Amino acid sequence: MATSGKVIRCRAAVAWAVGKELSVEEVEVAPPKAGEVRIKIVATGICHTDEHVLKGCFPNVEFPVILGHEGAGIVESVGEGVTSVKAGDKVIPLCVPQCGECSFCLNPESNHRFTCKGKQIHHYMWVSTFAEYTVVPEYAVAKIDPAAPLDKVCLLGCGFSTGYGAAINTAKVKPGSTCAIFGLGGVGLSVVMGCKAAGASRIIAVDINKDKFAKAKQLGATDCINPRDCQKPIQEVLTEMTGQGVDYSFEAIGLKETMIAALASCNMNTGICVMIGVPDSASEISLDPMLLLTGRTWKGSLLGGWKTRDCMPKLVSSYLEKKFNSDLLITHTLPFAKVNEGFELLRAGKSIRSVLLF
Ligand code: PAD
Ligand code: ZN
Repeated sequence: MATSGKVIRCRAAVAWAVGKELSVEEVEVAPPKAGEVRIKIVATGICHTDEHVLKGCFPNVEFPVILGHEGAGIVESVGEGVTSVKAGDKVIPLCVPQCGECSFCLNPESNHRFTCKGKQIHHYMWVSTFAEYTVVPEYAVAKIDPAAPLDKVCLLGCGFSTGYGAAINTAKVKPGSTCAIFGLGGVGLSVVMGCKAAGASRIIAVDINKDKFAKAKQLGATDCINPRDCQKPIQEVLTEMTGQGVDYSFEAIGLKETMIAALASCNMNTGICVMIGVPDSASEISLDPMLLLTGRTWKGSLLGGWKTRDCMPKLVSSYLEKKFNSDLLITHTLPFAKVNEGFELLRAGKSIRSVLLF
């Protein structure tokens, strides 16, 4: 490639400081070092986790930074020693690399390759997909089927895989069971799809925005409830509806109150509650220990519990085989320059997923 080994100048959405709009700037992207891959990002979704960071919920994320972690693209060039991908391969950058445990995986600072206006710009979750080109370590790249439409499978990079995997891998939803999902954004609706695929017979979708209910029903929800329309706390409503509480509950919002409500909504003996929503990093929860003492299980789920490098190509194959239809989550497709409009739609509850195209 003509650009191989050279600095690339391209567009990126830079978050200069907490609470500021993203600013589309020209940035310099340095070539990949040994063990790294430079990717031309073709499409990227906007996930609520990006919004959390922008609001300043995670003090450990350093600014200025290029956000975005739900992307898909094409390898532009590779650094020395990279063997698993080559220029021209279609890939999904992995915001939770496999293994996710070793010192490399735990150090997202290891790949600073962006500068803008003479300043170093931080990477985010290894991938920084709000940039036309990005550099990621080889262990954070999954090669996918060349037939995959990148403007669609980018959602597999976070939102879809997170929700679907929380149902299939983390909760291991059983056929005939009853599930409740709190929060019907891109993540929660993917949980609905996962519960349905696992054969759940009752899927209760909970959100304070009733505009989300039509899509939830389309994807498999059997009941939709707005807690604000209820006279009693939602956990009591769900317990009454189901007799003893649901078999599996999922929190896909990121609020303490709904985490506890979700826990209390699953049955006291064998219920499993999966926490997916990301809380502010300073959050602390206090709860009645009796909620757990009687036998409930409370679990967390990161990116759906997939072994990402092994599973991402398989998820893309399943998409191509139409085993699920994650396209139904895409409500808006916007040119990259409209990144802030995409965030506005998310904040206003008007989108499920907006996909930005470069
Ligand atoms: P989203 O903003 O698209 O959806 C959130 C939904 O929650 C919206 O439909 C809201 O109306 C609804 N909601 C808000 N408050 C309440 C409430 N009190 N009761 C009921 N419903 C409510 O976000 P998203 O789907 O992109 O992300 C959801 C969360 O999941 C968010 O916290 C994000 O950071 C987290 C996430 N976690 C992982 C992971 O690996 N664990 C991955 C991706 C996203
Ligand atoms: Zn995400």
